[in-house]
Amino acid sequence: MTKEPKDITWQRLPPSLSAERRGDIALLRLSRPEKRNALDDTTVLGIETFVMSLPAGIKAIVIHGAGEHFSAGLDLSELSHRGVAEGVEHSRMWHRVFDRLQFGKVPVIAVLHGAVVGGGLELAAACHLRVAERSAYYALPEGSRGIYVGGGGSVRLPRLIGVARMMDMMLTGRTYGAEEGQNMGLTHYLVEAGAGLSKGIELAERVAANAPLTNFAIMHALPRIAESDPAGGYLMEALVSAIAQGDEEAKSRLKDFLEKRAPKTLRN
Ligand code: 1HE
Repeated sequence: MTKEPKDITWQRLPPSLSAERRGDIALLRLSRPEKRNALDDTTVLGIETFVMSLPAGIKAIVIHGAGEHFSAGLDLSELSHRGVAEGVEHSRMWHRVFDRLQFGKVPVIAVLHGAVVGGGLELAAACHLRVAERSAYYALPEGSRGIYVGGGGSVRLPRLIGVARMMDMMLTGRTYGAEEGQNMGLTHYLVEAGAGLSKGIELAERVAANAPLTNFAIMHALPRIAESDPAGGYLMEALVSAIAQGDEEAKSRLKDFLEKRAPKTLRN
């Protein structure tokens, strides 16, 4: 696979982030290992810049972390001088950025290793697929720090692991290992140490090969349909399904299958 130069728009990213384009995949690396990829405002806003300035032709994103950990969560050093009103504003800023990631243009795959803690876990939860290396572990130490999740964790994490588990993690500081995270449905794939990024890229390439309109529907319609009342959900599904199949891309893909040019659905 050829390595292409960084896109010019990504040069505005802060030093705590680095981006790279590989064909139609964009890689975003949390690059602040000396602070365990703690998420300060500059980094969170940099994630927003990255997703809002994706160059044309990017079809999937892989987010990973430099060093021994994915992310130690919120940069706690920025917290001491924040009042209540600023705290609300700060949390709403994280919500906006993570929403732009989740409901952006293309699917995002998180590659997790080491600490995936607090806001780091909230970031991972906003992604569409999660790959864990065996070193990954998950915790919500907010309880012991005297704070509360603020990056959408109360909304996204219960949908992945349930309110009861999240309550335990927050009340007792319980940490889950990579295998437990995999078994409870927090992650989709579990791989050996050092194999996360290549797995993430492999998945991103598969995702990128889908019809863009189908990926859009999966990202934007599926989670909303799943949360709506069944009658509204069926109607929305019918509309999305009709829109997708009416697209030229669907017609040519179906023709390829019927004329035996398309790959079959095989077991992995
Ligand atoms: C940090 C942070 C941070 C490390 N903010 N500076 N998150 C937490 O409560 C997790 C806090 N961090 C840790 O528990 C540990 O750092 C780790 C288990 C992740 C890694 O341990 P270790 O031994 O590899 O590293 P370290 O020696 O603890 O940290 C290295 C440096 O990173 C050190 O700074 P230095 O200047 O002394 O070298 C640490 O202070 C710094 N560092 N983590 C700031 N989080 C939107 S709301 C979300 C709410 C939350 O995310 S709460 C959870 C916060």
